[in-house]
Amino acid sequence: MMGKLKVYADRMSQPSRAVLIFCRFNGIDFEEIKVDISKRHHLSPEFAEVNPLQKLPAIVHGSFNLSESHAILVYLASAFPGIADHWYPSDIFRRAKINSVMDWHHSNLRHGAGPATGRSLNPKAAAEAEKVLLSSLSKLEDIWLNGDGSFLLGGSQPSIADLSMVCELMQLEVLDEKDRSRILSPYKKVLQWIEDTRTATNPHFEEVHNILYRAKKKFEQQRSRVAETGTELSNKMGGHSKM
Ligand SMILES: N[C@@H](CCC(=O)N[C@@H](CS)C(=O)NCC(=O)O)C(=O)O
Repeated sequence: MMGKLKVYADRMSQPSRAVLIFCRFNGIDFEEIKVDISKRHHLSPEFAEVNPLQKLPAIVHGSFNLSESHAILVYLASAFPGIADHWYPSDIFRRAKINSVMDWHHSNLRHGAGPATGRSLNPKAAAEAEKVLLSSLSKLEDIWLNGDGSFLLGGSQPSIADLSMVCELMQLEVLDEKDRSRILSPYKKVLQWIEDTRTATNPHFEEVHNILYRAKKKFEQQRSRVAETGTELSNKMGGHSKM
């Protein structure tokens, strides 16, 4: 008996959302433990016991603990019975390709999408991140989404790589709508893939992303206040650039 799975997560964090959606969609019995990055709860000594790297997400399953969302998704897809094969296929060649695209994600798309949302904090870093983001979006469009199916690597159903990367791109929701559309609209396959992943994993996808939609509204209001008064935008997201 492993005991009930515990998932330490902040729903404002894109890799946390991927793990939560995966668990909910697959009917895994788990407890969500909220760790609020904006309140610096991830830096508490209690959480350091769970994940000494002090990053989210992290899991505890019995006496086993694990960090890094991709490793967590691989573990969950392998450790829990009855998870459909398309999430992390048993075919070693497909599995290797999924690992390959997830490794690519961490040094490319993630590098661009998170920091690109930190405009008001550091415009120069955001501009640099946007370059990485645009180049990653082209690669997604031309290479990873170039197969017959609706998902990465020609899949007809989503894998853990789809979930991880779509959750990453969802972070762009917090941008000004003009910026979001300027960045994403040239990439038609990417836009369709976000929709397909959302549809394939709903209602969990929308429920877990609700917090982001609320943050989007708050930022829109802040931006219009700034436009009216000319005052600086105070970035209360706390973890914006840490996401
Ligand atoms: N490569 C890690 C990234 C983890 C990560 O950077 N998490 C962010 C939230 S999205 C975090 O915990 N930030 C807090 C900090 O860096 O202080 C994963 O995929 O799990």
